[in-house]
Amino acid sequence: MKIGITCYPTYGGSGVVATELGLELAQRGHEIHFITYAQPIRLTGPHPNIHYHEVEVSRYPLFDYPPYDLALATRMAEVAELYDLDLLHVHYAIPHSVSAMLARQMLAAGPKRRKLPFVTTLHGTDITLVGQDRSYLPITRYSIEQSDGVTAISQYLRERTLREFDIKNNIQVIYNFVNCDVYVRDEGAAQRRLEYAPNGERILVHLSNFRPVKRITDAVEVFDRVRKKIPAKLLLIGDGPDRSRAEWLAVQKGIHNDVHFLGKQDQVHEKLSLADVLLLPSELESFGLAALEAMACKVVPIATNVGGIPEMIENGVSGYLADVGDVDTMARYAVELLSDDALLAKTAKAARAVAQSRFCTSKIIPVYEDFYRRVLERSAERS
Ligand code: GMT
Repeated sequence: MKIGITCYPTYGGSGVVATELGLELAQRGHEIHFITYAQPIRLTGPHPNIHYHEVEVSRYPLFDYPPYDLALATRMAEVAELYDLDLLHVHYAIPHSVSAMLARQMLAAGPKRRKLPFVTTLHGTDITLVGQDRSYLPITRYSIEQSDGVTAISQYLRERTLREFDIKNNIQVIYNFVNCDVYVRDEGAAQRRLEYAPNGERILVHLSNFRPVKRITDAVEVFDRVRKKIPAKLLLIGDGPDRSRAEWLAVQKGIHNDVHFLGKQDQVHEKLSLADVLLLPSELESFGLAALEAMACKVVPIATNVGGIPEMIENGVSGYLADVGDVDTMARYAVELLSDDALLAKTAKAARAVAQSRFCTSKIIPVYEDFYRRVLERSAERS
């Protein structure tokens, strides 16, 4: 198949999922065209079957708000025509599904009467935050209803979308995935651990875009409590608006020498697999891709019991779940785990088993392929 993929190319779970999906599909022989305003962050180096088309947004003095969605729609239609795309797959509804809808209409009305079905994948804040804003809700709902296929990354997000958007479409849950051959624990990483934990300290890690929804200061609070009981270090991977607050909190608590801000990382698995425990204290996660990536690397997640997280983590078996803001309970779980080698190893093994049995690319990518085929069949039947 020839598939156009649009996503936010910067750091953020939806862009990561879209890029990894494109890479996996390309490896399976599909021709993939990324159509975005910048090269997706995980799209490094040349890859066979992958093309990248940048969306140029003209800036005129009149445009206080340059109309990116229109430039995107135009580029989608151009690329579809030039490269004979079979379908578009947009990640994150706002504004991508609106642009895809316009591109489909433009081509259908063009001289070739070309069909360009599009699939929308809902990721989370496009529904739970942005989509709830009255200035976006009606158009988001409309573009979702207009999609030729809609997927959501968890049962939670599917149900919430159906309930709050009162949408008539059938939404298929296709969970996020991880490449279990790449995201694997480097059992010989003892030497690399020394860089951050020179005296054999335990390593906790947090990975996110440091937005308020991630409650990164809770990760620092948890670490502070753990650090009082066990020699430990905290690695913070990513960057974003709450970084200074977290840095300041670490300084106030006198633990800043034990907290390493690693910034944005391309090869996340290399850093993740140095850690023992992942802290994911988010206010909300429709899925929680960071937890899955950690689990594949045998890093035990301690997360909040919100959104789609319990669909992946079984409390006390493959990780631990606590209420939002309950840093004492999260710290207690971490101390229990980190002071008991057998429990840590058993839980880490169970976490990896969950990733392998339910969320590996080998399980999920064929589901997307089937989904595309059905969308194309339905679209052909309508002609
Ligand atoms: O919250 C983020 O990290 C960014 C956001 C996005 O769309 O880029 O993430 C959402 O999509 C991820 C990938 O599907 C999910 O793993 C996250 O749980 C989801 N974030 C929220 O629901 C807050």
